[in-house]
Amino acid sequence: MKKKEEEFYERLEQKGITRRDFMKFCTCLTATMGLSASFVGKVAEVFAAPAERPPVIYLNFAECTGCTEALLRSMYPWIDELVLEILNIAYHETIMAAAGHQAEEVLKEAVKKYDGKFICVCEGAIGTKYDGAYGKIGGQTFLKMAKDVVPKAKAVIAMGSCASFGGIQAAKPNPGGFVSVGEALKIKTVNIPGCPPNPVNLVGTIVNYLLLGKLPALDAAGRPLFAYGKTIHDQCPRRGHFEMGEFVPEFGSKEAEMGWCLYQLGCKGPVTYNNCPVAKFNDGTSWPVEAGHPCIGCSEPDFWDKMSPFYEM
Ligand code: FSX
Ligand code: SF4
Ligand code: F3S
Repeated sequence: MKKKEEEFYERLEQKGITRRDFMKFCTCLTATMGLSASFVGKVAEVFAAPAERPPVIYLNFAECTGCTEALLRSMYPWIDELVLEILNIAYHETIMAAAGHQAEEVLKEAVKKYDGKFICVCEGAIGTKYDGAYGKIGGQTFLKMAKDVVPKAKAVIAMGSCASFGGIQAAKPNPGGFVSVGEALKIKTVNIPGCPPNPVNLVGTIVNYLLLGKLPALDAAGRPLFAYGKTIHDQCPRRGHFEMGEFVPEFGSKEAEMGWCLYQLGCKGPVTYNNCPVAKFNDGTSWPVEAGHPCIGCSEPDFWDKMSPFYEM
């Protein structure tokens, strides 16, 4: 084995991650990305011996930080360590040590140093009314920050439904005129929606880029097809009950205990594109429908307005 790889596995061991855990993760990621099992070794190599570590500037706009939380406490508790292995995170408010003026300096320097070369990951929506006055960090509006930084990126990834489609901020009556990052800047973004999104879909998008040299194929809403190509309903383990007309009439009922279909409780699985039933959350533990809650359509554009009331069909 090459020296770089050996060192990588040593670092993993020091962090308490066994090779078996890591290979299990790579197998799961490869499947999520829609690649055949023969790619598992190549996917592992992307982490173990990266040819390049693209610089990333990670910006937070109007949101709840649930997306970052999901990434840091993700499916595999050490996914953030792996992300740091393959990416050169030049700026990320939540995980960097710098604060205040020092942080602003770091951002300016990073944009200058990696002009035209960095991947910009954005979380949160951007207020557009009143010159963006509804959202500011350090006296600067999100709108100004976004205009200064985002157009200089090589690729822009919108992480979460807020950055992808506007999210809760853009829900009616939306006095601040919040819109997605793409709409605020009139650019195309790769969208990883979900409130929160599954971090494995962000990692899959980045690994796709590093492995195949291009961003993944997208649907009309800018979402990677490998993750958002099918509806929740089409992958749902309760689907058999739907076909048999076996529905849960209310929470806590015996039908709920038997794991019947949640359609009558308002499940939006039939009109929601995401891979939750397969990728699951928290180390593959569960996902909303498995836990007995109807899907509320959190990865669809304008789901707060279009999918509510959440508990009615
Ligand atoms: Fe939005 Fe993310 Fe929901 Fe929260 O950054 S998609 S409100 S989980 O935090 O943007
Ligand atoms: Fe479809 Fe929802 Fe029923 Fe699953 S629980 S089969 S997604 S309607
Ligand atoms: Fe969201 Fe539905 Fe998945 S609510 S997390 S898309 S099951």
